[in-house]
Amino acid sequence: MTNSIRDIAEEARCIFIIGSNTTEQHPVIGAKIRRAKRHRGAKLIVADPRRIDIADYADLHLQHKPGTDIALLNGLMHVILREGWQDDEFIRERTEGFEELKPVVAKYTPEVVSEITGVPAEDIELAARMMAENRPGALLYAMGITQHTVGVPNVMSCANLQMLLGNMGVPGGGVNPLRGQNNVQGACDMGGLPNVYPGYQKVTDRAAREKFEQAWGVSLSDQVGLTVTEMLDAAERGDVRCLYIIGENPMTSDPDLNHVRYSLQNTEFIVLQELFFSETAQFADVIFPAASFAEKDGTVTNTERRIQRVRKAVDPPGEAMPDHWIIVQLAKRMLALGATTPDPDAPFADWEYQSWRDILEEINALTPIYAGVTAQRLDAGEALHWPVFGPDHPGAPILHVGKFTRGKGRFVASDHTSPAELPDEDYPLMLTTGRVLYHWHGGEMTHRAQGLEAMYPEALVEIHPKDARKAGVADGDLIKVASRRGEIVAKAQVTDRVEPGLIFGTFHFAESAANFLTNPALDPQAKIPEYKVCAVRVEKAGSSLDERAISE
Ligand SMILES: Nc1nc2c(c(=O)[nH]1)N[C@H]1C(S)=C(S)[C@@H](COP(=O)(O)OP(=O)(O)OC[C@H]3O[C@@H](n4cnc5c(=O)[nH]c(N)nc54)[C@H](O)[C@@H]3O)O[C@H]1N2
Ligand SMILES: Nc1nc2c(c(=O)[nH]1)N[C@H]1C(S)=C(S)[C@@H](COP(=O)(O)OP(=O)(O)OC[C@H]3O[C@@H](n4cnc5c(=O)[nH]c(N)nc54)[C@H](O)[C@@H]3O)O[C@H]1N2
Ligand SMILES: [Mo]
Repeated sequence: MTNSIRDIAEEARCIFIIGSNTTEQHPVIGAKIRRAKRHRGAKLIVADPRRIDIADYADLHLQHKPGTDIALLNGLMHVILREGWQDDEFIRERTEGFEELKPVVAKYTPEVVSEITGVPAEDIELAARMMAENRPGALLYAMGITQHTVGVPNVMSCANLQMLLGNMGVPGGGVNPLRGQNNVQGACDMGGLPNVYPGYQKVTDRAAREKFEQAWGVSLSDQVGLTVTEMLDAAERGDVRCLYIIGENPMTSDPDLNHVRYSLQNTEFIVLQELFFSETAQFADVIFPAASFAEKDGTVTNTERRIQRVRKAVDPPGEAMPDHWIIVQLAKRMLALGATTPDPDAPFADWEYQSWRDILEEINALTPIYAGVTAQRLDAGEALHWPVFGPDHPGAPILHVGKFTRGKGRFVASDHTSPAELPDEDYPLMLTTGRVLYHWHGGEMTHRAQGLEAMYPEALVEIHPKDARKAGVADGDLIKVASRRGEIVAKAQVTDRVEPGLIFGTFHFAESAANFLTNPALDPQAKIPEYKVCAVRVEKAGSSLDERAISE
């Protein structure tokens, strides 16, 4: 997030949520937004193809078709420019590329956009006016924006809108991706990406590479690695022969599971580090039992770039150990085998960490944005949002104040492009996928919680009454959902939360995970799969084959 949860909740006069089921997936932030609306009259606009819970609190719900976000955002900008509501001073002083944006946005009249998105033209006009009249405004997005073959242009279009309104670098504004996993921000910050070292220092940047070579006493590659989705394809081809999987369950969470299964079967050697014997565990040659968040000390970095101290509450069961301990043991065995021989004089070559503090000291030394995130300051209870450039630096709850990190904010205009797979005669419905409040991804953790299981015990697929009637399906019936890649059986939840032509499923239940259906088409830049759109057909389950599938 460019901004903090607090300044958005307390100072945004308009909150625009696009592609985030905020009250179900980020309940704390969702509750604060509801309060901002109720107690201080902040305007709330929700753009989501489903009538999600927070849409019921909104001043305006734009229920656009999945995969039409660029058109919708361009339409909002069209109206803003047509009416002269843009922040000219901000555009002049702080941005570049505005002249190139104009002709693109000019094509997206409310009528054109209405045709593409299904949103009434009046609502597009109304939303643009609400945003213009209520500044500063914060834009919040999540997977509804990113999980598309146009994930990157979607995000850029969000940034275009906020720059046009001058909503950047101010309290109550910003472009705010709500991060998912408790420490996904921290994992990225620490270089858990194929192209960067900790602190987003590029592997292709010679100076950065040399710094880490000197610190660790080894020579390092200048090649960008593979993303998760690319690794499985490489495994299938035999280009990757070994996978070390830490806290990830690709056999429920990756797209096109029949293909994932094939790739995992084709991998010579798989090491899995897990809390539980997950769906992926059946493919593992070795399983390392890992300690959970409550069983270890350290930090996580949350969605607002705030580094939070995590304190061990209970001992891990059995032989389970913290992930970092396991990795260190493995590294030491590899060193003993002579895999590489680090320069013994390098400051961080010995893999000796007594506690999380030792690890944090290395981070402080090598990662400028975390330089001042010391154990001492965290233990003293300071709220530190990176970048924290030194022990006296206060951190930055709001980014791009006065100046963008890259200098000028760049408008990059995009045109609407259709998703990789759209409904057709054979597969007439569109499937979008995501989560519900009660479960967490493949459910390895939440299916073990009795209360949650009691609330939500089986896979449900949301389907509009019209489509249900067409398929001869009643609420609670078992249905078979098929795509070009696979099929599942799940219970129909007949509801007008979705529009006709759209169904919604989750990947919370292994045997009926929507990922047997999803399309592995990737955004060419971010390599994120198009989880949010594919084509399917639905029929009532009932053939003998289906009954066998269910009883298994
Ligand atoms: N209870 C619970 N909470 C979670 C998680 C969980 O599994 N369970 N997972 C966590 C993680 S890792 C993440 S990443 C977040 C995800 O949080 P979210 O992204 O909020 O959750 P999703 O359900 O994936 O999708 C969000 C919304 O996108 C909408 N959508 C679908 N297609 C489109 C589209 O084309 N455009 C737009 N604008 N919207 C679309 C869906 O209707 C849905 O309401 O949640 C986190 N929080
Ligand atoms: N169809 C569809 N698919 C999706 C998505 C979607 O919206 N639609 N969303 C995608 C997104 S945003 C995400 S983040 C992924 C999530 O996908 P995954 O990351 O695969 O799912 P999780 O269940 O969060 O985590 C995997 C495992 O980590 C284990 N674990 C938990 N804590 C620890 C720990 O401290 N150490 C270790 N070693 N293991 C631990 C859990 O037991 C769990 O089995 O799914 C993606 N897949
Ligand atoms: Mo996520």
